[in-house]
Amino acid sequence: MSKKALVTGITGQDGSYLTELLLSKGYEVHGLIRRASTFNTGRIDHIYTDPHMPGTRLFLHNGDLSDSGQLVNLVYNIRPDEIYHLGAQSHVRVSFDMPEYTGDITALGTTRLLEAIRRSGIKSRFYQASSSEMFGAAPPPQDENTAFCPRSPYAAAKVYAYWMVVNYREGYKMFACNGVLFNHESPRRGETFVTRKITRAIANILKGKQRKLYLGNINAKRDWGFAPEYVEMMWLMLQQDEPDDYAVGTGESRSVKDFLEKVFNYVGIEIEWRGEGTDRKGIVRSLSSALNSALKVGDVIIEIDPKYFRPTEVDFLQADISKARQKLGWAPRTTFDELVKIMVDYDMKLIGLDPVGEGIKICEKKGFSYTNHDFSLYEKIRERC
Ligand code: NDP
Ligand code: GDR
Repeated sequence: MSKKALVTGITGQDGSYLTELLLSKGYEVHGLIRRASTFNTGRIDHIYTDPHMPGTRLFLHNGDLSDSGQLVNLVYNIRPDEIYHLGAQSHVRVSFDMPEYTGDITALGTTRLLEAIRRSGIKSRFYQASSSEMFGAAPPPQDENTAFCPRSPYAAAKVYAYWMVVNYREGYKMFACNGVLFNHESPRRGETFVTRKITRAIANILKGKQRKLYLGNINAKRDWGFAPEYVEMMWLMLQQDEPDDYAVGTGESRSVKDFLEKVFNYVGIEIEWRGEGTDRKGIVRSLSSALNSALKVGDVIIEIDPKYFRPTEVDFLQADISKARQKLGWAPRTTFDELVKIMVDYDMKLIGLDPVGEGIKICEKKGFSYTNHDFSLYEKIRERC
């Protein structure tokens, strides 16, 4: 009998990689999707098959994290061995505009699912997508013992959900784990998170579709890793003899400015910074001759727009992953430079440019054989545009 998994947030970045991983391991996967008036399954279209076809192992169910009835129904009827709870209002900046909704979905959504397990009496193992944002203002490096100091409605909601998981583990002896994951990115990252916003912008600029990139706080530092590796870690946590919580990151931290400079250097553009605060500007200092038709020296291509500032910011996140290394034998295998190259290449490919090429080769060599990075997925998205 193959194992069954229920995945919330299956249409998101992590949900799509995790589903590919689980299918490659022989699981039957059930995903919760939200009803939308437009297609929202772009990241999983390439693995979806008609459920009438023999051998289908991926099934999608309508539902919402605000609707406990359907959550109970799904847990009771599917009887999953493992539940990966990735669904959330996951955007930190947006959580300041929608704090109540973020609390409802990101915090209470977890309680609804935990209660669905408890009330149905099904012995599902449970993974909670906790976040390094919970550390907030706590100084780096952060690990499983660092006190939380949340700096946004999103982070506060995740702290609540984290403790509910601990309570259900202790109170009801559930096999429930918190993966406290630091930022992880990929060609499938949501377009409004800063890394993808930057890699898409460079592709647009080179294609002549965008002139400038507007950003918020470029001094913030994050521990950025490659998403497929992090979903491997989610699975690993649920295969252990005992449930536990783990911090997952790379152990290295870079600023948004570092990320920007790497992206621009990779395609042959050197940036010079002028001005301070909201007057800070990124100007083309030099560029390779192949790019002369798209840009020229002296062009202002980066500006600061205060609308992207957050009322309270998280300045510096850097993981201490000693526990994950020791207990699970897990270690990241994609560097920051490699991540940048992978993301830029796939965004160039997506927009119809010839990619620089190093990133695609790196990605192929890393051995993520379960994931389709050659993007029938992106071909499809392009066809639709
Ligand atoms: P995404 O934003 O890409 O995906 C979020 C998913 O949640 C989507 O499938 C979305 O559906 C779904 N969702 C949102 N609201 C609801 C709702 N009301 N009911 C049901 N589903 C809903 O997030 P990621 O894949 O990047 O992250 C996965 C999880 O991990 C999230 O919980 C996030 O907070 C957490 N996390 C992420 C990190 C990262 O760096 N990526 C780091 C640490 C934690 P739809 O497609 O319809 O919008
Ligand atoms: P984060 O990711 O808030 O860390 O949450 P995001 O990419 O949104 O921001 C990272 C840093 O970049 C700064 N920044 C900008 N951010 C965005 N989105 N857009 C901009 O224009 C911009 N300019 C500067 C931000 O201020 C911030 O400091 C992500 C999400 O995936 C969460 O769900 C997850 O829990 C955490 O990572 C770990």
